[in-house]
Amino acid sequence: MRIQVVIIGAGPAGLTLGRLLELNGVDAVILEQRRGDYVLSRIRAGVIEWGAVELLDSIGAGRRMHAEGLVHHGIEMSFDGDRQRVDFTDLVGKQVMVYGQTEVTRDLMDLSEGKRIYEAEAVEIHDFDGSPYVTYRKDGQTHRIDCDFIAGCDGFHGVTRKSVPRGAIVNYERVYPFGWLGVLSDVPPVSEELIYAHHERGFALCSQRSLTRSRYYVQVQEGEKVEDWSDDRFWDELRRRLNPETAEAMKTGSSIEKSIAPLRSFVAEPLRFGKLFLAGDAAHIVPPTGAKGLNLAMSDVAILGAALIEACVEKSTAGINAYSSRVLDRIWKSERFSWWMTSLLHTFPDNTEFDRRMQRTEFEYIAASRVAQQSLAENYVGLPI
Ligand code: RFL
Ligand code: PHB
Repeated sequence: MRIQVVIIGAGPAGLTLGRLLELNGVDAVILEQRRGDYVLSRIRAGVIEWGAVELLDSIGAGRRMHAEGLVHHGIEMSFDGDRQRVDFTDLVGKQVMVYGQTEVTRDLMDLSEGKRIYEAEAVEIHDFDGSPYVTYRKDGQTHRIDCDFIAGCDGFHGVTRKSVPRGAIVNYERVYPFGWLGVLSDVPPVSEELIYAHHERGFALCSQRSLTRSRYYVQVQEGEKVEDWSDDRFWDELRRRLNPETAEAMKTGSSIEKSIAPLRSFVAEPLRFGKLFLAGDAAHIVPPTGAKGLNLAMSDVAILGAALIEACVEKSTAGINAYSSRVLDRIWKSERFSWWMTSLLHTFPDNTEFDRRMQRTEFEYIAASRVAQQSLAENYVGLPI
């Protein structure tokens, strides 16, 4: 088989890229190692920047999101129980959409007629500096696809980044000494807006998927196990980290999903190696505190899609030559914001009393300064693509 672009990974990055290429007459195939229902069972992001909303609209994937998603005009910050609202509409004139990554993925899967191969095992990338091809196994047989370009959209643990020779790539990384325990429950959200809470016992986040489904998180220590967290223990811990009125108003119920995610900041440079490109979590990881991971994946593929269309249709290499430096500029800014939100809101095991006072002062500065709030809002709603 010969095709113009092989995309590895059918997460939001791979599916969006596939759709962009399909709509512009570029022949592409997506290889995904898992089954489609497994991809849909992963509960992840919930906040979509307006730029990503517009990208999804432009490829015809926005209809259900506009019908069922919730437009949010701000967030609440809470610091040891003191509350501060950050009003995006007032501060920067923009909003975000609260709509689950699972739903975005489902909408993209339902929409596209593009070629997708699920349960593609042992994907390998070959000769990406010369005449690229990809091999994989399916139903016991090995297949080969020759192509012009390969897009690595296969997440942090994927195969594409690992296929690049060590000397050609630099990895920047910070691993945080804690994780997030997340619970999904069919109870009405405690608050209309998301609440990001700092507490000496650890960070907590009140998020939601709909008016009847909540998504809550608490910071947990490294090495903690989901099995040790009964629903009751989770609700008790969450309540303790919120201000008393919010804790009082919290509706609890049984969990329909419960998992622990580690927190990491990571950037690979560069993101182009001959005819191979990295995008989304394959290229970078942000801690979820800034709600940036899915959004960065979408902005990467918006730029990569345009570059590949230019290369395949107009036979111009300007876009692919500029890809790495263009996306890295925005990636580092999102990394900075996610690291800053994480540093402000979490409890770090080795923090001194001085560090704690700095966190408190940072919060008080935000509460007192419209300029500081504008900076937070500008980053949260998303920098221009
Ligand atoms: P994905 O979603 O990981 O998809 C990669 C796909 O590649 C497949 N794959 C392979 N396929 C073939 N061969 C191989 N060798 C392969 N190896 C892997 C995988 O099976 C998978 O289907 O990456 P993508 O598309 O780059 O999307 C990135 C986002 O999923 C991620 O950044 C976000 O979920 C991060 N994130 C959030 N982002 C936001 O923008 N807003 C949020 O509110 C937000 N909240 C979150 C989050 C991530 C979280 N976790 C669990 C890490 C909350 C949490 C708790
Ligand atoms: C979520 O709803 O899962 C969510 C929302 C905001 C974040 C992280 C996760 O910053």
